Amino acid sequence: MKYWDPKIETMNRKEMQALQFKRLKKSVKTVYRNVPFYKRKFDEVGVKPEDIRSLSDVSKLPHTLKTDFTDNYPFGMFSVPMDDIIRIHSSSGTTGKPKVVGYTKGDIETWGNLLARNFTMVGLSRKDIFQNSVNYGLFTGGLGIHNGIETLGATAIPAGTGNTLRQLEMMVDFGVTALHCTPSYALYLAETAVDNNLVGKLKLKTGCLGAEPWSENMRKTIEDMLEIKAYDSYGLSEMFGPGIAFECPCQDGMHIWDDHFLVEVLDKNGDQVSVGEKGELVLTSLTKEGLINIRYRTGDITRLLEPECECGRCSTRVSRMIGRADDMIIVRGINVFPTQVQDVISKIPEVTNQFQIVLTRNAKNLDEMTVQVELEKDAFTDDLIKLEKIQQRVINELMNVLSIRTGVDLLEFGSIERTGGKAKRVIDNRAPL
Ligand code: ADP
Ligand code: K
Ligand code: ZN
Repeated sequence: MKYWDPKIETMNRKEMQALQFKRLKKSVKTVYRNVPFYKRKFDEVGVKPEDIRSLSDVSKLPHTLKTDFTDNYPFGMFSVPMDDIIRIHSSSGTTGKPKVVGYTKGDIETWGNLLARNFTMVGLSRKDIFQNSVNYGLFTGGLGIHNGIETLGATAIPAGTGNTLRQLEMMVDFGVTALHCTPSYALYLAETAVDNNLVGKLKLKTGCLGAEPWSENMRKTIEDMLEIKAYDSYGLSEMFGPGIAFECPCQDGMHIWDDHFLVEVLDKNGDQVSVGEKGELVLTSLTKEGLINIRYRTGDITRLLEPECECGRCSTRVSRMIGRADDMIIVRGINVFPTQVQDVISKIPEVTNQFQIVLTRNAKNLDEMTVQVELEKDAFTDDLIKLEKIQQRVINELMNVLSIRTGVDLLEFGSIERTGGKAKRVIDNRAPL
């Protein structure tokens, strides 16, 4: 089976827009009636639900921000009474206070189907044995993905994180064919599998990797080491969790399902970018019940792509996430995304894909940026001249891409902590000016 929802996945633009409009009106009406926060915001700009007379009228509506979640912590953004909320999750808190989200029975079902649609898109079915190697607490990637696997009808293995060798043994013993985890953890699993000669014993064919930014080169490394296909999976707690945008077998950008989300990619002035351009992903939920989001600014930076895809699906498409606006660091006035550093080092064979950026301020109050990278095991040597050469190469290539001079520390293989969660890439030790 190629499609989970053939009718929706290949629906023509006009029909889809009619469906979106119907759902948008309903969502807007509901938040205006049920959520005091939205009523206040709409009233402030003088817009009423009746003013939404076409899909493009969405631009009349105010944006919702991450801070609106913290200001209305914990349940103030919910659009139904607590009686109807059957589950709570929260964001990982990578940036700031966690955002609390709630789901109705219908939401859990919708989310499960959304994930099953994405899993089907990458060729998974009820025949697969699917290991979920992320934390099963409040993080949406645990129970969320689990529900998706069960909705698809594949066999779910709730492995959680930690004990990596044991996880690999389980994968061998159970004949695991599909894996969900963060790309950084997939890389660690791959390293451990290679070290223990387990790759040949694995039946793994598909990795659904997400929850943090990763690069094309990192994908190639993971695919080569584990002999699998690895697909980018994007999501955020505020919009259900994982499954919001997902790669198809073309591995060239992600599909976002228009029947569930109204997608905008906005430039700095708040205008929709044209195809190929970069902007912030802004989403309006169309089918959510417990927590409806109107023009939510995700903070994630992406590029808008042509909707036509070789796989035959007609949804809106975006590129992999370039980074998040609040991940961007400013070093001596220059904007740096950790993903740029990842891109650079992943092309240098002597160092691993693991890295950390350490920011300090020197005696003259200028920013200093040091990138700590790890030597690959087989690149290790006592020859200082060889090491210096590697170091210089990393410095030069970072300089080419970032346009600033960075320090580079070469660390021994394994020095940078591998976690099952999101990797911590930036350590900012700069004292406030
Ligand atoms: P937090 O913002 O606290 O990390 P979540 O756990 O809800 O909260 O994570 C959602 C965020 O994770 C997204 O907004 C995005 O920045 C990042 N993210 C998720 N999936 C991907 C992906 N495939 N590529 C890049 N970033 C991702
Ligand atoms: K309840
Ligand atoms: Zn496609």
